[in-house]
Amino acid sequence: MKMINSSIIAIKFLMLVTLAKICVSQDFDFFYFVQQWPGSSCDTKQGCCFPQTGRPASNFTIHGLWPNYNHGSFPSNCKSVENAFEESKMSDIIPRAEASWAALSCPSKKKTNSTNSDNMKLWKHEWEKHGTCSYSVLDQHAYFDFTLNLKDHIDLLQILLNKGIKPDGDKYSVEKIREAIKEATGFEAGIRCNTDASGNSQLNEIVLCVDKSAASESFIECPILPDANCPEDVEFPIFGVSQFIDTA
Ligand code: U2P
Repeated sequence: MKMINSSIIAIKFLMLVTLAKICVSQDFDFFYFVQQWPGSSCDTKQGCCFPQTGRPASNFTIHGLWPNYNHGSFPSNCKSVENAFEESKMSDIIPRAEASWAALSCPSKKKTNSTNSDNMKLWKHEWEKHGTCSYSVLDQHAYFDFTLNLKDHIDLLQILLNKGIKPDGDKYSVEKIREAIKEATGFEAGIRCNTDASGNSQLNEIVLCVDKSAASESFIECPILPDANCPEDVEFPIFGVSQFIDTA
């Protein structure tokens, strides 16, 4: 009886490992590298909160590196025993991630007494939802390291400033924003918009594509661009201290 029980346990374990491997090797076609303008996240009805580390710089911040399929959909939450998020694997990455991959969402009042956004929660979410689906190419440390390196390879704000496109609350042509990025990088970018508290469309995210091999920090032409949910002209909001709910 004891032997039967241990055989059953062994079979269950093998099935679990096989399932984990299937999840881990989930395939995808390319990555979206998504950067967001903090002034636009803060301008929404929900507003935004400082991370514990203080106000992020007035620059684009990383939203995520998202594995995607050529036809437009994307795999998500490919979690397994092998790729569970581990805070300890972030330790040498934290200073760079705090500077370029800051959380802005305010914490839920019901769940926490804190008024600060939570960077680690964002990184865990991005890893679990997206990173786990590219685990066959990038493990957790490599995923964050590679994404931060990508950010260092492109200065979106400077690219836009060079063309007179400034975060000053004025409206700018989406076509001009696209042209500026194409001229600087050679690639078509996806532009994602959101709406501010008064319903105005604003420049929220800029998306570039990266080869699935993640072999170099260079971009590729996107096989498919993310949904263009922007009107012809969009606001490029100021990113100011007054936008923060918490001023700790
Ligand atoms: O657009 C809302 C959220 O959906 C996820 N998303 C969207 C488009 C896409 O191509 N891939 C993708 O993952 C993002 O989810 P998040 O990472 O924020 O949880 C996006 O914010």
